[in-house]
Amino acid sequence: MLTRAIVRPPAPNFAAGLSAAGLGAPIFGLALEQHARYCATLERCGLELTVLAADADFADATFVEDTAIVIGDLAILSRPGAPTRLGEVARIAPALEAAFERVHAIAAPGTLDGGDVCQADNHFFIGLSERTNPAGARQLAELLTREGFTSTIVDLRDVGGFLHLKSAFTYLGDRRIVAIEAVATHAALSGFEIVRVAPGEGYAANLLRLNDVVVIAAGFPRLRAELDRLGYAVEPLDMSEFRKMDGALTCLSLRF
Ligand code: CIR
Repeated sequence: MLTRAIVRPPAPNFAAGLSAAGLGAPIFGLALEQHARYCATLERCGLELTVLAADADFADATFVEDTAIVIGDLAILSRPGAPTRLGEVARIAPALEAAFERVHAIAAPGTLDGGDVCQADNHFFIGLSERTNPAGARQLAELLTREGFTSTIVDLRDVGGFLHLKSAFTYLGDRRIVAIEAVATHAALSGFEIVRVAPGEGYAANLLRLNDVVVIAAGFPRLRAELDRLGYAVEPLDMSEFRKMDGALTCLSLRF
């Protein structure tokens, strides 16, 4: 059961963040509205929010998921692979130290973005990407072993077309993974039921299971229909302005 989340609204210079989407500049006012609706959805799903102040020193700081991995009473500070994002960790650390009994950290030369880490019950997938390197992935895997979890390091660097592992697949719960076509048959995912995202709906593979609700990006009718068919309570959210900055649903919060 998730009870809390940490979020940070975008700052006015949000459009200066990193992006390879090629979808144009985000409209700041609309991004703020979408963020507010995102927060309201988390609250409706039973999560109490810690809302951090917007941070114009780091244009990507709204994507708080990349700065930490949170599990039970433990927060692991990440070490983002993009140099412009490294400083975000020190900015969020006080909030994590306040909320978690134990705080560990990924150390140099390791790099790791939280977006590359996907928890599926007691198992974690750790993606190697342009942001997460083998040293960072190994540090996290060792930490997880010590905590009693299993993990698989998944090298998706040759698949391409997405930023983080969780842009390619996310855990729906109930032993089901929602995955884009390019990774649907990956050996690492065997043992899970795969819900394939239709061609053209790849962005929707990043979804958010919040207790009894599945939050998906709005505008992806085929995935929506499949989740309805499977019996989930689905809430769509318009993510257009975050998508322009390569962000998706999971990126905007740390949930615990
Ligand atoms: C970045 O390139 O780092 C940001 N513009 C987007 C980060 C998205 N985060 C995520 O998928 N967890």
